[in-house]
Amino acid sequence: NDLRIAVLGVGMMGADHVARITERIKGATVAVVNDYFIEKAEQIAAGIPGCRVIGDPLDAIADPDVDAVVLATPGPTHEKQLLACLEHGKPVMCEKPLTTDVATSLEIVKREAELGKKLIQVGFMRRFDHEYEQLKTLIDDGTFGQVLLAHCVHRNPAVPPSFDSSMIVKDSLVHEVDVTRFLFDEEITSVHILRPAANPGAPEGLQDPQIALFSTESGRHVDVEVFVTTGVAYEVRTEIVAEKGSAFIGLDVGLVRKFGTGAGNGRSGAGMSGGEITPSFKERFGQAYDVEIQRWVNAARTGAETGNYIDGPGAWDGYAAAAVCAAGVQSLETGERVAVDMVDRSSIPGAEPAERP
Ligand code: ISE
Repeated sequence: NDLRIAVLGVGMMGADHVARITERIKGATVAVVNDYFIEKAEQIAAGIPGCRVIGDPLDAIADPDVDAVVLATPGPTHEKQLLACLEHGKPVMCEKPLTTDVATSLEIVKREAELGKKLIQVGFMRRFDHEYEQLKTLIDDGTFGQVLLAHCVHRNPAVPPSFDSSMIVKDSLVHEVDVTRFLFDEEITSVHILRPAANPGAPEGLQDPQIALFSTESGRHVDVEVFVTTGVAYEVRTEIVAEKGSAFIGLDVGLVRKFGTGAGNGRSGAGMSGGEITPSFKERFGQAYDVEIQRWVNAARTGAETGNYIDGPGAWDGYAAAAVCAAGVQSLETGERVAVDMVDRSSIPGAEPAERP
């Protein structure tokens, strides 16, 4: 039987997931949609045979004809909605953030651990991107010997007007936090955010770009340039530097064109060479989102046999990201390096990593 999914929140990300589940994902249907703006939910449901709108997100989670939930609602609503998913034993794919602060994220980790089931997956989609998977394999199979450093670039052409400097940490840099933990398989222990001269084209008061420096449990370092008002395109690059070499992803090397700049009339002008860069994360990580949701659906359908309903980053990863970002925001404010304050995973029985289905 198809997994009957309720998608809560059909803004950009939720609507993208509805389209992907309806058009490309096997073994799942969108049975219910919900949004704070009911007309938006109605408009989306109208395009899907058999899909209903439920006006209250908690009713949608509790509905007996809903097997699993995709949470693409605003962060401040996640805590309540995740607790409801746990209470009803429903697998949930939660877009970041897990919750908006460290204490409530830890609470969620503990509640799930008490249930003895892995029900919560967190939407760190880069782990499913083909290039990141390749990088991870190269690191894990020992091709490079010991990995020492990573250099990252995270650029967006623009962000919504509501974006403030701390959101650059919690909404954008959070992906490099997860990438670091994923690639290096260890926790980040401190964060230092540097504040270079701000882009004159950025909104007044926005500290953009930022340079973040992470150090990890084993003493490895990661630097990240995060720059969200470039006006250019969507660029995400990661380079790892290791004992026996280095590897680089995110070069956007598709079709490369060479063309003139238009001298004409027999006169030669300067030439240009270049390919295309994706305009936003929807295109850059489209393949990753497809793999992420398909693997989550497969895990959710077979979870009852194993107690593991996820195949990817879980509640602990959401909590760890929140803890690192909280240190990041503090560093942004003080200019100092800030130690990450996190509990020991082994202090929470049942919070160990999930066995992959
Ligand atoms: C957005 O929320 C994302 O998750 C994107 O991946 C990131 O590049 C962007 O900066 C965020 O605002």
